[in-house]
Amino acid sequence: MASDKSVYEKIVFVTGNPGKFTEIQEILAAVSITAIQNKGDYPEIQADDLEPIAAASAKAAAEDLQIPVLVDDSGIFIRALNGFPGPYSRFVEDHLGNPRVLKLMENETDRSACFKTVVAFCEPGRSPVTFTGTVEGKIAFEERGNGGFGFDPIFDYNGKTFGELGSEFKNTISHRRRALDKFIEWVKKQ
Ligand code: ITT
Repeated sequence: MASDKSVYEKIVFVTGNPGKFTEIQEILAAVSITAIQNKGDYPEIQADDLEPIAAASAKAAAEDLQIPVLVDDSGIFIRALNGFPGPYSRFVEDHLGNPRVLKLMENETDRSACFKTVVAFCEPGRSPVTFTGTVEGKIAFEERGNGGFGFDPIFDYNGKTFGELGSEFKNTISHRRRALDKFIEWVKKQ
């Protein structure tokens, strides 16, 4: 891996999702890493898990841009729906939205769900490295709260949704925070 530590002081984060970027930027700023957004839209491979998707996206972006990059592939996995939407979360958010997800869950008593983030870092000419974080919660019965983005208003964490808790609290315990903590630990060892 790179011996030049400055590679990790400013990192280009490839995402078109402003909610994700804001969270990543805040989490990394706390450890003096500056995240710079690149909105490049790279085709995502299809897979049942987020790890290979994040790794392939990071590799494609690093080779295209010829700079080290970070990407984040995330999803919500609902137990009563056998893990759906998981890697298809973006499609579900765009085409169904939270109200239709709640409708699918209408008669389900097992409300358990987890959010998962895989952060992948890749330098041109090298293999990507991935870091995974999860957080357990429940699917609420209705949307609550205006904070966060995406599925946050329907993800209940100990009685309040991520939408109600807001990003400052979310960033202390979220799937994304947990994945980035692993990335930060790895950076310290480089
Ligand atoms: P990029 O690939 O450009 O980064 P995306 O929005 O397509 O952006 P993902 O595929 O990782 O990103 O996200 C899957 C879906 O899950 C998408 O609809 C997100 O809005 C949603 N999502 C991701 N992280 C979330 C979080 O922390 N809270 C709520 N929803 C989230």
